[in-house]
Amino acid sequence: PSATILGYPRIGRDRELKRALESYWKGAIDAGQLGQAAAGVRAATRARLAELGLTQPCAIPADFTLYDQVLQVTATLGAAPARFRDLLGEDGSLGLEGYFTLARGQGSRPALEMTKWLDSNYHYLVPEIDAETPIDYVDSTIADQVAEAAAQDAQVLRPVVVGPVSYLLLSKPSQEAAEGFHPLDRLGDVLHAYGHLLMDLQASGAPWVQFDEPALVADSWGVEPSRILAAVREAYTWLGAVVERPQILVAGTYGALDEALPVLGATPIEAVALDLVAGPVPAAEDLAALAGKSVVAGVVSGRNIWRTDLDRALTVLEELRESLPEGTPITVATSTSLQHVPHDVERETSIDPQIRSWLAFADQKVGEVLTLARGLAQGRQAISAELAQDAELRAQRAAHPGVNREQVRAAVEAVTPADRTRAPYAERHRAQAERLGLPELPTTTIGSFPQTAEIRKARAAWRRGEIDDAAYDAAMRAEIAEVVALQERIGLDVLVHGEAERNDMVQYFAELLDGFVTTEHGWVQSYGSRCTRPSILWGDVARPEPMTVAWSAYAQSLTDKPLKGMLTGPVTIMAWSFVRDDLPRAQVADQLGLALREEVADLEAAGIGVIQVDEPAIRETLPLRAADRPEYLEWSVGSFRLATGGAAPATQVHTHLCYSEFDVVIDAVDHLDADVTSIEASRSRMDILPAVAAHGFERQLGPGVWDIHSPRVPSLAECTELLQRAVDALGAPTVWVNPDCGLKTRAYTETEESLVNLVGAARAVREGL
Ligand code: THG
Ligand code: ZN
Repeated sequence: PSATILGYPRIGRDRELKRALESYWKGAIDAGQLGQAAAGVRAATRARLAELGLTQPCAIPADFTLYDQVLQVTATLGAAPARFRDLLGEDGSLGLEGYFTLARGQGSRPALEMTKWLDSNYHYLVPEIDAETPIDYVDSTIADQVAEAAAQDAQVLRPVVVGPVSYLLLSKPSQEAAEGFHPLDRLGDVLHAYGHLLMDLQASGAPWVQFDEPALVADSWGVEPSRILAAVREAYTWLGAVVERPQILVAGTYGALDEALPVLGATPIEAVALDLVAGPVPAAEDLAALAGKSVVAGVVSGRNIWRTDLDRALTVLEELRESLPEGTPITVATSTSLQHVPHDVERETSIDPQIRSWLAFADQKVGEVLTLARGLAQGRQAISAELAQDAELRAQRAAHPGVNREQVRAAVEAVTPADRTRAPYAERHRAQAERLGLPELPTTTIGSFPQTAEIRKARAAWRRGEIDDAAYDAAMRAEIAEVVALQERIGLDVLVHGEAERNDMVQYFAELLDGFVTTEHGWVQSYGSRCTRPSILWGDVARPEPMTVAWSAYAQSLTDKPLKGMLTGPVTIMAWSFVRDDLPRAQVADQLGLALREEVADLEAAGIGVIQVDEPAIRETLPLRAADRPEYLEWSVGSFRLATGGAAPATQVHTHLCYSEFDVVIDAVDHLDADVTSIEASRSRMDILPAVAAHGFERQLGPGVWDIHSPRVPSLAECTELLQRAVDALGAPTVWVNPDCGLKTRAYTETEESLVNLVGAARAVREGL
């Protein structure tokens, strides 16, 4: 086709799939009804995309999966880890129940680990591979989608599958794997299975298949780059040699293929997709390797929600055409799947129409791809109206007063290194010890307490206007009073107010800061059935008034113990929002840093002596290529230091990180210069500690002693053992005692019991000191 998209949101315009999945898991609907709901989402997607103009054969991707695209391959291969192997049927397949059991765990069998998909906000399920893992073609779900579309609508779809090399690079060795085993050792078996998949796709009537190979654009998979390139060569030479197969498109999404491009060029595949948003147009010498193939040009971002700059995208397409071997067919496309963006901006009737006119969600991006394909084929004059309209909207956007606020720009301009520098740690440590008078091994929580049904009900009623501000305020204050009393009863040392007033920790701040809009229907899949609604950061950021001070000050008024103020850091606010594309991210980060700095100052003025600035996402947005990381760490760490750099020596600054892999960013975290850092550690049984000790971490650390991701209550003995390990590794003077993460998703029953054990563990270990 001349235009296509690499993938489309799967959750449904009204999150139909989410609802169906959760009903099925609750037992409210059966497998047949779930199947019908899923088929309904697929049919609606096909109809919508055809209506939007993707009418050429193979223009519509078949990328549906009930939970996750990587799990879909695991299911296709029957690659169940040993602990789930009894779930495999006689034909070696997992079936529906087995598929969900791998995703969600069961009893004492933990689910597959969830981790971030490249540098996006989507989480996939990590396959666990060893020499014995069954790998075969055992499940035809992918091919069935193609047959379904042919039968129901006579549509010819292009199936989308995570490619064999990325599948194995995104895997980890299973617990049973021998020392030195790497999942790539199983490439031969995976290729054999993919060969059967190709034949089945051919039989089901697919003229093309898309293999996504995003792992090829990232560094550091713990494998030599040369081994990865050899795997690419082997995989696509082998798959290309399959006789009865669809044509193969290999998609290098989320970055530049670099050395992998000529390697792919030398294999007998038919097409390569380039991400020309995340990477540049490759040099003509490199593109020469694509002679005889066709190229899918990703010029419409699958990652953000901004209208495409049509003029610039067309220029990129023309440059690509010039650089490619004469006559190479070009298909205009999105840079990645559209799974990272919401469905349709037209539904966002509450967003200021002018701001809305700058936005493009998935459905609008389909239109852009089609427009650009027309422009490339017929010349600029064929789309002159669209180009003119886009230029007009772009000019309006640039001229909007909220986009460029002199005061904000000047404040960022005036930032000096001193603004990012607190007093020396030794001085802070002394001043804080004197002010706070905490015991050794102080206990605290990460910030949020369980969000009860009553809290949610009160917020929903307030948003609908059914209760007024005063009534909402009273409900939240009552909740805060209970949370404070509970913490005093349990005997925690540093208390929190519990964040009853917050739903999403980013959206809360986005709603109170200038420069953001939030959406009503802008749901994006985070993992499985879970979604978030990223806020849209469109303008210069400013803080019209204090955001958290009243809640924190009220909580502090109820207790003599120190109360910890709770803020979300600049990097995390950006990572979990759609960020403007017209200003360098470093500057946006500093604008947020300054707004948060004002909040820190107001909290201090209200008598709050401990302030936590959460940065759970600092690892998430680490660039995929190692060469890009130093610059990112410079500005991300710098913005946190700007937010906290104004705090007095006697104010204790905390930060919190989750999603493990702390070792990868330990150096950057050290540079945050927080007095106390809490991290996730209990799931990994504190195995992060040797790396921390080796690095030398001068300031205080709270490695979580309670895994809050499951409703299980950790015993006193368990908490004590974990804490003792931390004390042995780091020394008592630097250790804090806390759970792994916030308690928002927990219930009060297990929360109270677990915190009692956590405080008991601190007392027990203190006694032994
Ligand atoms: N906030 C935002 N982004 C995030 C997280 C967050 N990205 C990373 C990480 N946390 C993702 N984790 C989750 C965990 C739970 C849910 C979503 C993402 C979740 N969502 C509800 C659902 O889908 O039912 C909807 C929540 C709502 O009503 O707002 O449970 O914390 N921005
Ligand atoms: Zn956390």
